[in-house]
Amino acid sequence: MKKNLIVVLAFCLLPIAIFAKNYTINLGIVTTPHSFHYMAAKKFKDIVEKDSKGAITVNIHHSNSVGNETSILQQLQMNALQMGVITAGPIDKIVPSIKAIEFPFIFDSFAKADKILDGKIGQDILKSFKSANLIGYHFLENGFRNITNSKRPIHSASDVKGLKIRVMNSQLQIAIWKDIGANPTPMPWPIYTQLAQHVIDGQENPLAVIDQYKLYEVQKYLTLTRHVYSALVFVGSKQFYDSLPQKYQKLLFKATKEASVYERKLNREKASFFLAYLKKQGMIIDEHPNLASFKEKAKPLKSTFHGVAKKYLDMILAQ
Ligand code: EAX
Repeated sequence: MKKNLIVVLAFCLLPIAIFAKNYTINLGIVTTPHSFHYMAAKKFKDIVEKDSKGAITVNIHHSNSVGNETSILQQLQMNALQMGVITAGPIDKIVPSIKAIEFPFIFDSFAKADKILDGKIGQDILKSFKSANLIGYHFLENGFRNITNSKRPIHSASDVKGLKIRVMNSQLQIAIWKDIGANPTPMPWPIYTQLAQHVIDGQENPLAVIDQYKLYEVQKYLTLTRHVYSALVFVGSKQFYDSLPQKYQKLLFKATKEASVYERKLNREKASFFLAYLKKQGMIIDEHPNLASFKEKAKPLKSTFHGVAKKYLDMILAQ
């Protein structure tokens, strides 16, 4: 009798076991396991694998092992990759609305950035990823960008004149540094070698990235311009998302949110540590540059905004 019961149960459960589909998420980032990008991706992986009871596996491909950020975005559009943690800059080519949050000096505090990015404007910008065959899950944080260089101290915008500054592969970032008077050179990340070989004079990134990539070894001067709030985004393949049962679609939104909140907290807790550390590494740091001169130079950029980018920029400026 007991033997028959086991056979019947096996017969009942077998189809469920056979047909319970498993999923694999290949997630791409350009930074190393020391980076906050990676820590956020790992947090996401832990939540998804636990909450899906192993039905979803997340593989993290770090350090450019699946290409640079522009290439990762293209692979997500083809579902060759399923997720990525991508810097907002390179996204502006395919999701123009995101330019609004990268407008120079539009945010001067984390609180203001959170209010907009976690509010209706930010959520609408994330929804607009669908028109690029992508899913914008959640914003997380790279941080406020600052300029470094190997040539001379930078206090005012005029000090930047003619410097070869590496910028992200972003229309807006090229325009910003052209307006400020530099010679902007778009290059995918990382760029340590190009700095060491003086192919470029300088670059701009948050303190965390300057530290994690030891740029203090090849860049003598740091100026705290905080000229752009650099967001990161958990981006996904729309094709993959649409193939998931609703419970897993919800799980990906839940997990990206939790991982983003976790990452932002980490980034902010360590901000003061990075400044002290970069000083200790011998960087000459201008903590109070003439920001007005940079803001003045960046002003004309507003007239270059059109369509959705202008709509969201005006909405943020009105807040
Ligand atoms: O996200 O390309 C950049 O300067 C980014 O800030 C870098 O990939 C880290």
